[in-house]
Amino acid sequence: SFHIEDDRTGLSSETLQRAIADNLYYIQGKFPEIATLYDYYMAVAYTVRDRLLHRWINTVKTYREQDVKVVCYLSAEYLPGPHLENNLVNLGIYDQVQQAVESSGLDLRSILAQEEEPGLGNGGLGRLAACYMDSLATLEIPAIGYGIRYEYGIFDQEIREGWQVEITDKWLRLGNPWEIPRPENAVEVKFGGYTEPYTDDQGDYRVRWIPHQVVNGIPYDTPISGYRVNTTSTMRLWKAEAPESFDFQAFNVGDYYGAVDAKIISENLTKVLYPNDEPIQGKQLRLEQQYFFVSCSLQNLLKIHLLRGDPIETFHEKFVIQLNDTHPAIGVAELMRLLVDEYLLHWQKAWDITQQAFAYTNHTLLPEALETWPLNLFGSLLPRHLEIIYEINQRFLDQVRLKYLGNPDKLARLSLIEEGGSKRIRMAHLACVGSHAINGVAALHTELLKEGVLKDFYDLWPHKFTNITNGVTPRRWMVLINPRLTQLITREIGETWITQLEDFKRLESLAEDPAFRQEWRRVKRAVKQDLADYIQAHQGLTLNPDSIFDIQAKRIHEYKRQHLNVLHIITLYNRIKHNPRLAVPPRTFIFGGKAAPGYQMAKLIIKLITSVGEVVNHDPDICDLIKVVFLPDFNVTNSQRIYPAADLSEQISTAGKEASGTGNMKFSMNGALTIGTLDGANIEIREAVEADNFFLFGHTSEDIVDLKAQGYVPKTFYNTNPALKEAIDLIASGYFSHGNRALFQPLVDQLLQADPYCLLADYQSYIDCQDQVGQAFQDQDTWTKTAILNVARIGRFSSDRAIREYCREIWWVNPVSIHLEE
Ligand code: 26Y
Repeated sequence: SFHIEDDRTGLSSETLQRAIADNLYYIQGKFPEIATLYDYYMAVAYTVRDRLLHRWINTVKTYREQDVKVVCYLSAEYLPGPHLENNLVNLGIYDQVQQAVESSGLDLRSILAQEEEPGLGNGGLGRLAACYMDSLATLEIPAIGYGIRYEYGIFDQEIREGWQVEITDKWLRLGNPWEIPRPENAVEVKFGGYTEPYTDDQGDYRVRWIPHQVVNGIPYDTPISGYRVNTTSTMRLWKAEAPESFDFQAFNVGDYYGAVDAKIISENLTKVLYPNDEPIQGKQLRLEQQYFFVSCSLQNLLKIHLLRGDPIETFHEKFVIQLNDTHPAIGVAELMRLLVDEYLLHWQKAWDITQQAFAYTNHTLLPEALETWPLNLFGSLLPRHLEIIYEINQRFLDQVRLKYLGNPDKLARLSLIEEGGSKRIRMAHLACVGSHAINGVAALHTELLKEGVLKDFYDLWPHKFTNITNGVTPRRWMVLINPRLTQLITREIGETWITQLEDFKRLESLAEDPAFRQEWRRVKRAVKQDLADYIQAHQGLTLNPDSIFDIQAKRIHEYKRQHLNVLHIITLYNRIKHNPRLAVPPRTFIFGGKAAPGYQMAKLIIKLITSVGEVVNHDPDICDLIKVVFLPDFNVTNSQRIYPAADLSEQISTAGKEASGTGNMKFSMNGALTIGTLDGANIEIREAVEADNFFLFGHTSEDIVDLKAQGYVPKTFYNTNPALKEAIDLIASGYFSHGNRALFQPLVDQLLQADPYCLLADYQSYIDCQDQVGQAFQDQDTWTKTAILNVARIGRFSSDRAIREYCREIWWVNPVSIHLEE
């Protein structure tokens, strides 16, 4: 029968071509002769969004009409990466769109490259939220991701004279085709002021909060598609605006400039992402951001609940709220406030609902990285929440007191309030007390939480603790970024692995097939060539695609030990300088990562990497055997070129410091071998791929604790290890800094005097292990076999597995499939 496709839903390349031309004209207001490539990107993006919209609307409609339980992911950060290509993959229309675009004389890759990624996060935690949104949609789990629509995301990084320079990320400058603003759903958020008691009509004691300021939250919705399913979830990000009525009329009559000032203050709230991944001491704006988005989100949830016709008392049966670290932990007090003050529930009922609704994921072990807020600051910004937290704390400590009679230390340690010099609110404690489940993000991390920072809570409520090891989505981190390997694998084992990554197991036997290994090597070589071409084009550096691509890409942090990697580079350099005929397997060291703008040591580590590169890359004695590259602006887009090209993945954090890591999974999934410590998810990756297929080095987390207990003296290692001494001395001598001995002095001093991350203690083990890597790479056939086994056994690290575990163990939610209405 003859069928005409709708221009907004049709998937044939002819219809798509027509739809793109139509959107170019009617959305961008352009005709081909004057359209820029960016105009075409917008036209294609709107064309794809059109195809998502009926799926999205039907998803929302289904959840609204049916009695389904919804996962609400609260995260101050999201790093979804570019949307367009991901949506093409998920909808299964990559080829059709490519054909449509080519028929118009354009190239899809260059159109995709136009997209500005939403850099609404710092690193692992924000990217994890994005992987989880992808898996939730793909597994058809009803979900909403709530967050902040920062006007400026994580800064763009440039490298000038070897130093990091931060550039404002104006990601919204040219418009964002993926979001739909919904100003009609604005909510009000109160700040400051005071509270007063009153007696209600029933004669009950109540509290009223009279704020000093009100800010409006405007939701902006972005569709998150699932892979080859109709489910399309919502990522709802809140933007702060000044409410016209409040500032312009009620409070600032006649004070036009004052009113504009108030508007600026309100709109500053969601202006910029804090580019730190460790807490910045008591920054008020950061607390304002946290409370703002959490209050907007919880008000929104309660509204949805009541709109569905459900009584307030069943809220926790219809929603489960996951706290992505403590950043949204103020939600515990806010939900209590909403239920008690606004919906007039009794405290105990409200508390039952709250505890059953919330669950908390911890992402850090460093005690100094746990969020606390000075009580004064907290109380002046959120006076009602301070009272609520006191009440929660009092009831909690009353309960604890029964159990720990005559143990005031225990009570002080558990309290939501840190006493001493200046009092502070402990957000992790609030999250623990207010949640029914607490999880770490890798097995070791969860164990260390139970015996370390959260020990007292574990002793109290062991049943609340679970481990959910992180995972990453194979759609973006394999299908999208590595089409060559995807095709090779799919040709051999079919495509079920895309949603059931454990099916990679079927690759195991192929590791023994020489012809398959040869094809695998061809693919890896081609992918490395792609990265080499990119680096040639952007940095003018020529790389040898047959060298070991040895890559460390992640935030720059002392605990992640990029400088240990540098010590290895210098050690190799010294060896070649001493013995120019030495047979050293050629290596290309690639680094990527941003340093927090105020983290001087991290910025100095970047300068060290680039400075060592300057010397090593141009020293004729080295004969191009070693190259050092620092790839600027490590973000999702750039990371997508990096992961597929790695031979060796550097996961070398001090044991006990990296909660999980997720880059480790992305590298391994793309056929890199790992050199790593027994830290975070490395341990589980090693168990999965088996010890022989993993380059292990370094002290264990227990060793590190012992080492420090015995009084760790880094100088001892320096004095007794000539190669180590030579490497450090070379840095100190000014060799890499044009004779400037002062430049790297802080770094050298830190290593020799304190070395809190035990680089010197792990140095020799790392060097020995790297020597094994070098040897192993000479035998390409065995190396390839090992790489195939790594991929075959990495299935467990899919975010689909992680999300299934959250569903079963914490959320108690089930899939709901979405049917499209004709
Ligand atoms: C308090 C604020 C400044 C802050 C902002 C961001 C604090 C922390 C962060 C981000 C933390 C983060 O990214 N943590 C990482 O989470 C990953 C996902 O679980 C882990 O894999 C990784 O080990 C951990 O460092």
